[in-house]
Amino acid sequence: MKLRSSPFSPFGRKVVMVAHILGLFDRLGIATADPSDPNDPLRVDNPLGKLPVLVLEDGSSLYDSRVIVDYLDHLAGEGAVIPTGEAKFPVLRMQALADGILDASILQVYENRFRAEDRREAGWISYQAEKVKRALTFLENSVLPVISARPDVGAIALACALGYQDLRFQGAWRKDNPKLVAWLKDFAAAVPAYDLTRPPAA
Ligand SMILES: N[C@@H](CCC(=O)N[C@@H](CS)C(=O)NCC(=O)O)C(=O)O
Repeated sequence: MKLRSSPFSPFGRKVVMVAHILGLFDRLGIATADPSDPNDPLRVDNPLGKLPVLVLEDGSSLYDSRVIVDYLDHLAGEGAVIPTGEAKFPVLRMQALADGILDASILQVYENRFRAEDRREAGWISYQAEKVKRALTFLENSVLPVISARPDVGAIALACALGYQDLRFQGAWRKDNPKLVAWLKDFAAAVPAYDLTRPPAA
């Protein structure tokens, strides 16, 4: 299997962490993809041109990160990072919230990356930033996912979302969210895959 991704992608990080945690990492070849390159095979494997994409042995591909995680969980025997039965839904909701933090964060990064400074829309950036702030405040006041050496995908996605705040927003989230800061520290200590998948210094 080949994973088209980028070491800076938080969604790719989620998939690679899951692969490590499930003992499947050695079965993944990782190919760096560039969504902005029209000749990158990423656009053939995923018409949306987004990463990560998992290319299977038969040449077919899976996307997005949630589908890939589900597939890896299936390979590991179901229920490994995505619980079965009723217990699945709060975990998937946590993943949706964490992925939503990432979507809103990435839109801010792209506004700065793709638009010249005088064409940036401050109202749009703050609209996205408020989503992130609201979600972090909600989490700070919630029961956070249980941490173990084999965490569920809700915990993994949350760790990736917080890690991305450190990577792209200079860790500004830390000041107002001490409970989340402590949670991430404990997560990193319990799950070696967190450090193994740290993005290179940008
Ligand atoms: N819902 C998707 C989001 C993936 C995503 O936004 N990936 C970013 C990189 S982190 C991307 O490919 N951006 C390029 C683009 O939007 O064209 C997932 O879970 O995989």
